[in-house]
Amino acid sequence: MERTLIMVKPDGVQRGLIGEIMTRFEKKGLQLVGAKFMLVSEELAETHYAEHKGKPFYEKLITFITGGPVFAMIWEADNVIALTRAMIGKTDAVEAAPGTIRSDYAVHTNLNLIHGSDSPDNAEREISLWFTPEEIVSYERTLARWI
Ligand code: RTP
Ligand code: MG
Repeated sequence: MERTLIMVKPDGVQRGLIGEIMTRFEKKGLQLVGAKFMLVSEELAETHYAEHKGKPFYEKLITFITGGPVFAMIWEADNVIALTRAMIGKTDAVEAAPGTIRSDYAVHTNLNLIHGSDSPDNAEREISLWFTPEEIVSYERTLARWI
């Protein structure tokens, strides 16, 4: 069973899309094991996006992600990283496939509503960065065998 870090970014929170985004993942059959509404510190933003340090959009990205509350979640399922990346769509809303979250709701690359871990290594790194072990809740779902 795989886990991934998903975050509704400040633009998604401001636009009232937390519920819509959670609904998509719930209906897909993914299991929620962690969630919190929070402000992102400069330090967390810089560690989270360390791989982008030095790129032309980096400063703007840090300002954006620390600029308002976000809703961070951990979702669990087989292949959940690939599944959620597919549901989120490409970074640039113009290139995102119809039916994806970014295609359906976003217009700009830098206001693209949602983050999802892109590899097992990054998922593990991001989950331990955003959540303490006590904030992650494992539980049995009786319906899980039907998904
Ligand atoms: P994310 O990490 O947020 O899930 O997005 P991603 O994998 O689709 O894209 P990534 O390449 O990791 O970039 C991280 C975020 O930086 C902003 N960005 N702006 N050319 C640009 O202006 C540009 N490129 C990337 C986006 O907010 C992107 O989600
Ligand atoms: Mg990324």
